Amino acid sequence: MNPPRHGEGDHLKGGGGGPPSQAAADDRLPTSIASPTPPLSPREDIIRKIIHVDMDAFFASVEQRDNPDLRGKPVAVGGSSKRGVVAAASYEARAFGVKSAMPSATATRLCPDLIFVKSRFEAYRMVSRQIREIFARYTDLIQPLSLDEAYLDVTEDKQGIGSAVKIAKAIRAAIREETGLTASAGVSYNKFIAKLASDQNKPDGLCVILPEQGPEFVASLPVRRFHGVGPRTAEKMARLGVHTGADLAAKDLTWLSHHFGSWGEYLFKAARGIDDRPVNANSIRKSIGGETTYFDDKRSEGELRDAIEEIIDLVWERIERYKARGKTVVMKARYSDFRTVTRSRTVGQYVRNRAEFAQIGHSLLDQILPAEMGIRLLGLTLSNLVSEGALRSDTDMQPRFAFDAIEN
Ligand code: DCP
Ligand code: MG
Repeated sequence: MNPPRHGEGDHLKGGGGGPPSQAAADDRLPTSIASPTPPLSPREDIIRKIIHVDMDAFFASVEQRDNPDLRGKPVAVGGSSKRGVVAAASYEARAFGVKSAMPSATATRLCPDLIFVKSRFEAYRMVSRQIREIFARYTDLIQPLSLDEAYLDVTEDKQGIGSAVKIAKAIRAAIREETGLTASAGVSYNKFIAKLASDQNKPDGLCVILPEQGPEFVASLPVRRFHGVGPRTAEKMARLGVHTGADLAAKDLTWLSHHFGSWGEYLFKAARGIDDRPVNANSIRKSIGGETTYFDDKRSEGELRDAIEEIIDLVWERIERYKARGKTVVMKARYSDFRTVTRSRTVGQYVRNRAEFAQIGHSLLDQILPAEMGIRLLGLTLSNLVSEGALRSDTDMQPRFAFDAIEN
């Protein structure tokens, strides 16, 4: 059975990957490229340059950097106990199939020599500050997605370096020099493709997807690489004969909406390499949450109670990590037919501890019991957060695609 997929931001991991339109050697994401289609509005004749930077095996690499005994060895950050989960796995551990969100017991079975290390968030936050300071040298438009990844809009070219690819190279070099760690980067004309690209040549890789290569690059990828396509959805798509971006692009919007509900529009545009979401700099995070997509739908009360407990653990850990305080808890449930419902409750005082959060979580679950059909996804979010400077928007959890707007 595949492990459940936990989502905080977008994690586009794994997947084989078809032939990449790899242009790492190409030093030009040109300063201006003719729009591939006639401009629909005056804004559409300039193409954005977006870099997505993502540290390699982040927590595990920090541990290996700080403890030479761990270098070259399979390392997992996380608890080794029966209920523990792997947060990060070194690339040596990944060779055995160990990965993030996997139960520690499974990880040990796959890799008996796996070394478990406790997480040290202070150290990760410190590196996170260092890399953000490096990004800020090159652009003011930075959207962090988590401690170890961010989108940068470098269309303006603050330092006059000349190309987005050169900027990406300079950033990777500075990160290596100043933190002793490696980062991978994707350079492209929108966030969706830049993020796919940063994953393409991991670890310590660079991948450039030029505007004219975008649709072909997306077409070559297994659908599993698309944000939001987990094991279950990939399976459903396979049953419908859709395995790659090209298969998806062959379907029209009506067909996609029929099979995937409101999500059809996202898939329609993503399959064509379209994403006009701007890099959302300096946004204050308004909510913090997490969700899990299940390999097998959950329907009985017992299964759903266990499932919500796991999400309570997952999300409460994040709430503590970010020291977030909020009064509204939202539960999201997605049925097997992809219908999504939300239930929320607002309390008079900030949710103070796990027990309170858990009690609210269960009371929200009560509202949809007995479940009218199997549930494929459950999530909890704490919202109406009091703003703390360090918290950022998680609007990327809800990808919203529209036709490519191009701006300078
Ligand atoms: N993380 C976590 N739980 C998850 C996924 C990730 O605690 N389910 C943490 C540990 C990771 C860090 O977030 O080190 C960054 O997540 P990434 O998805 O970027 O994964 P890594 O940086 O570990 O590896 P990669 O090289 O694939 O980016
Ligand atoms: Mg990473």
